[in-house]
Amino acid sequence: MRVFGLEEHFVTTNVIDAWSTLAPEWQDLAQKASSSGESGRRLSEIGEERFKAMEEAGVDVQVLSLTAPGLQNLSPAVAVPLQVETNDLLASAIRSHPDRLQGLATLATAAPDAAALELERSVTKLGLNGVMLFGRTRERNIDHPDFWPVFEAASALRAPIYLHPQSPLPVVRAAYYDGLGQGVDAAFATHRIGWHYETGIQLLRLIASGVLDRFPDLQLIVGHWGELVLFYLERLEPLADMAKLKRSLSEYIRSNVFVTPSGMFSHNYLRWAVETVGVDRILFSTDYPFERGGSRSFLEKIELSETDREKITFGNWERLCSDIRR
Ligand code: GRE
Ligand code: ZN
Repeated sequence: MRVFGLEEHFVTTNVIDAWSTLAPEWQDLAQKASSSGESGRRLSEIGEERFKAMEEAGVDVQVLSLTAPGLQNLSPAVAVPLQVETNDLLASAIRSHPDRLQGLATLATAAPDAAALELERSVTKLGLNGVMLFGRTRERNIDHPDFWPVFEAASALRAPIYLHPQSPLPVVRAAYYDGLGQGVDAAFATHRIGWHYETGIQLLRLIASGVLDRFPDLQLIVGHWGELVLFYLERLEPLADMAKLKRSLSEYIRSNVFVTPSGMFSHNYLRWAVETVGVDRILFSTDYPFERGGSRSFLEKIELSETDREKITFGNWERLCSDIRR
């Protein structure tokens, strides 16, 4: 059994420095965990410590991506050179360890035309296997027409887009997540639900806005078992008619979306994903280094046939990558 992890992060000093120059309202809540403590240290290392952790987790290949929120809230002047530098660095790490590492590009979405060109370079010249996007770019939601050049490029390349959380806007945090006390507020706005509403909404916006009708070949990968959307698929279905979409909501989910655990190693969630999207649409991920432990035993205890388990751990990813046009 070969195991690919699809949401496995890294960070660089230059990215952390760029984040720290932002006005406070654009400094993401995840920034602290990305730049300090054990997670900060692990993110900045691409070497033996990471490979040892992969072994413990039962992961053979990490598909690396920059940690949240990537370069999306940086100004074009800062983000455009940084996307090139970061993707070059990622490609160089992969060249040093081609049997252990693959990668997803990072993009300066505030400069959509430059981002689209960089996606093309990342896939065709650097050998990266798609891109990770973090929902909004400041106040602009992911479906904003400004970002269509990126979707056009991803669609032409058949390059998958991993849709990752970022923290809700400051105004949303103040309205919905603050006031429960120090320690609770930041968690509530991020991995203890805020991220998942935020990202589920970005996914639904991509569908309801018609972006998937315009670019029907796009393949999205969504972490945390589909960012709540799978659990409410039946409830949400009427949106498709209201938005005058070409297909039903469940058809978009079943033909344009893959889901991964992001370190949420729950067999209940896995069973639900198998029931709603099917084994052909499930990939594996650990969200290194944020969720550690439980990966290996989760994989060992998957109650599916060996064939189905192999689809999840590598077959579906290899199929997706084989469609990429270099
Ligand atoms: C995550 O991906 O889960 C994450 C980040 C950055 C900080 C904390 C965190 O990307 O959990
Ligand atoms: Zn993550």
